[in-house]
Amino acid sequence: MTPRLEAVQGDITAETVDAIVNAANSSLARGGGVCGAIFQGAGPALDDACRAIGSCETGDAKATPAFGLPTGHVIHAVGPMWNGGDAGEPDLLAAAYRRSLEVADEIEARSVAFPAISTGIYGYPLDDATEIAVRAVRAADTKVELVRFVCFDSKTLAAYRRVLDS
Ligand code: AR6
Repeated sequence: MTPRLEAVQGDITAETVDAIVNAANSSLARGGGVCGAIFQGAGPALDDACRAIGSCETGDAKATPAFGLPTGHVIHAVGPMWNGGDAGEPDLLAAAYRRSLEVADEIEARSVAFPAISTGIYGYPLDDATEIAVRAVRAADTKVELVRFVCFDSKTLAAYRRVLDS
């Protein structure tokens, strides 16, 4: 099944969907950006849960509880750092979305919120990243019914609206 897709502007840490996705690093360490906000909201138990998992390869995803956040789970997905585009970045970014939905199925999450993975600190060009995100989610065969792209700023929301409407 293909999920229903929507884009909203907001802070993903306020989402009450079954699972939110973190734009994580491969050490699953507390970082900046959306990752920092998620660790802040979840509290120190998330540091412990991530330490227990250890690491996550680029293009892969791992789930933890959400602790102090209003969602049920955090799916930590590691997108690629932008390095000019010839280092496999498109495939790795698509894989991060695809793996997140596979993990969502494993934990039986039916509604999932994604941030714009890799488009902040990791520097992935926004329009390309948005097309990859939407294409990867549309191509997924998943039990997830709703995918909400939670955009932190209006520029990101506009990019998603353009791709979703096309
Ligand atoms: N809710 C939704 N989106 C947000 C929020 C929020 N609260 N805060 C920021 N964003 P980034 P990356 C947006 O840099 O590029 C971390 O240190 C942000 O505006 O968070 O994948 C990790 O630990 C942008 O649109 O993630 C890694 O080391 C999007 O989230 C590294 O940064 C992604 O930006 C990952 O970099």
